[in-house]
Amino acid sequence: MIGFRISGDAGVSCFTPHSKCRTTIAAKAGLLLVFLLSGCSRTPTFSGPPDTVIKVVMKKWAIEPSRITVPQGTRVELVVSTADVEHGLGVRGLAINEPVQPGKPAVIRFLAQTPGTYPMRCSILCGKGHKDMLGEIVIEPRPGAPPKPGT
Ligand SMILES: [Cu+2]
Repeated sequence: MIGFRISGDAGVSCFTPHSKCRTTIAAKAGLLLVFLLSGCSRTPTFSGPPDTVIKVVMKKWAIEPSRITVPQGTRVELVVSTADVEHGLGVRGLAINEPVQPGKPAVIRFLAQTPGTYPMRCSILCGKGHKDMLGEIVIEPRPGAPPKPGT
């Protein structure tokens, strides 16, 4: 028999696997799995000084520079500021999502680990041109590194 118990003021206890409880348990397990998986895709970071510091400016309606290229293995520090309202820098695939407030540049560090092209976008709805605030971070393969499988 499956035993499962949530103790507390609500007094919810469930030692018998009736269907309603199984559904709840499955939903909780699903949420936990999503949580764990999202935790696994954390930005690979580093300690010590960066190899390169790149200034990024977000403004209506652009991210400048719109293309950032770094070699694989680089310890990158982005110093992201906004020229007008609050924006956010989101980079899919690198698990980066940082708000950028006027007067308070965001410092984002990551290790350029896996070669590829990672789309950047503004992650805070900032006005009608918000969707045009796009760019990309390109991690170039280290010279002599074996090519990515499938290429
Ligand atoms: Cu925006």
